[in-house]
Amino acid sequence: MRAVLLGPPGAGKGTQAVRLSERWSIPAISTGDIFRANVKGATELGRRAQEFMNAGALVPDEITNAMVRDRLAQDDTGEGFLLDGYPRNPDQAIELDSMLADMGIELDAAIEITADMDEVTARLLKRAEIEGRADDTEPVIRKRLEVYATSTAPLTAFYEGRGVLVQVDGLGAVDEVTDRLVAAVENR
Ligand code: B4P
Repeated sequence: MRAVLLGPPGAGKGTQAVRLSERWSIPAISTGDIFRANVKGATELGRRAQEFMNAGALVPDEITNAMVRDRLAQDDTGEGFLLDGYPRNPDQAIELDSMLADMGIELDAAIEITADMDEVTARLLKRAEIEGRADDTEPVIRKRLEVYATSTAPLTAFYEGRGVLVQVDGLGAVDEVTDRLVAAVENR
């Protein structure tokens, strides 16, 4: 299984990626998690990414694409991978195509978790109370949702055109959403 996981901030990508990666025995690769680990570790990559993340903006493509290319080259992706939060704009999607072509492989599925804006905003504000993530404040959440609408939402049509899009409703309990995702992808 070689798949990407799409959806607005707060739709449950990170939550479901962990479960799906266990189910399919493939690594879940979250660009957001890699950036956050680098910020925490005070690396050069983290220093460059932090200002964009804290503002709710996308980290520039040249930084993100290079990071994903390196990650996909690691040994554990041989049996597949689940990219969580990448690609996030059409240029990243085209770059991913080129990475996969260089590896001689193709994408099996682009899995989109859908959720309305009120629900995702409520989830992220709840997470802010629990985790205190710097980008979970109300103005930054608003900005992230705008960035999603203008930059990331066009990927739905992009992958639909490729015939690999699988859309799943992200509302409901976490287990229910997992069951829906597994059924939608495995029965397609
Ligand atoms: P991400 O880490 O991808 O953050 P996210 O979009 O908010 O999703 P996340 O996975 O954390 O949340 P989830 O929906 O699972 O990106 C953060 C930042 O990194 C970006 O803004 C950007 O700056 C940068 N970045 C990342 N990738 C990039 C790229 N490709 N290019 C450029 N920049 C990039 O969950 C949200 C909350 O909902 C959680 O608290 C969860 O517990 C809860 N939840 C999940 N499912 C639920 C359910 N069914 N019911 C109730 N609550 C639920």
